[in-house]
Amino acid sequence: MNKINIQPVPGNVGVEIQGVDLTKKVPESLFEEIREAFIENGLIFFRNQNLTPEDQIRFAEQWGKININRFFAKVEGYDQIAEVRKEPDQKGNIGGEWHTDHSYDQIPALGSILLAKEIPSKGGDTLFASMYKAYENLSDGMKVTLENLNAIHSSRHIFGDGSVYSKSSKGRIVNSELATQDAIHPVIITHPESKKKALYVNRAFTLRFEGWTDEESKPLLNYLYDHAACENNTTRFKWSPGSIAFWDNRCTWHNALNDYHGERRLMHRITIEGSALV
Ligand SMILES: O=C(O)CCC(=O)C(=O)O
Ligand SMILES: [Fe+2]
Repeated sequence: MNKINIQPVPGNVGVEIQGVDLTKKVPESLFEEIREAFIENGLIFFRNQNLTPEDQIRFAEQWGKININRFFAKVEGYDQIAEVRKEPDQKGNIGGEWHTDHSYDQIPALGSILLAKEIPSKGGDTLFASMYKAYENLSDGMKVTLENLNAIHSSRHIFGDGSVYSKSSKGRIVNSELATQDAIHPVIITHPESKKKALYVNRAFTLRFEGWTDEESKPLLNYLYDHAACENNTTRFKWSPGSIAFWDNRCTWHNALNDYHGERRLMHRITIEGSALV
């Protein structure tokens, strides 16, 4: 029987999965092993998977329904695939701040499968952090305080009219008029599948604690952001064409480093539908 090989990666979050060819439908027995690794770690990587859009869509559909992101430009001919692009003449990148995708939705996405198509000659790594570890490493007192809090998340200031993306990302980030809603989530969530607790606020999309002002919220949020992004809680992934990162939005953050001006970086992203968080 085929067995996949699961290797830890440097840092404290994520594993690399070897011994599977994603250009073909993954057999059920192997898929179950991959699924277990994904639920356990919240972040899995693959190397040298030169997937066509059809291959990536087929793999994504093994995980659930595809979510079509309303703000990202799409790969031509494939509405299911969002393009994460930076051209040599562009300064801003997409996702260049610690965040988890879609926390601005009341039902946030489960996760995203990001496939590297074109990578700069140097730079363009992505950092990931574990929100399980961020939670575990808080004091008991802080855990109790946070258990009773909800936080407000929004897409308005990131994707809405007048936002940095709407000004500087012409053609890459679209539909700013759809960035109108806020979402409320518990600050500590129980992961729907692993049942482990995770910290669920992030620097990009969280505005404040429910019932608190922005000013009151800021010091505690900043403390949590620094705590969660500390080095022993993160990994740095170096891409090459055909690399894949599949992250769980409920228990990880990511941050795309923007240190490759003058070169193109192009990624294909498919996002999977999630469920409401409690
Ligand atoms: O380009 C990357 O490494 C990640 C970009 C990002 O934040 C995303 O695709 O959600
Ligand atoms: Fe992202």
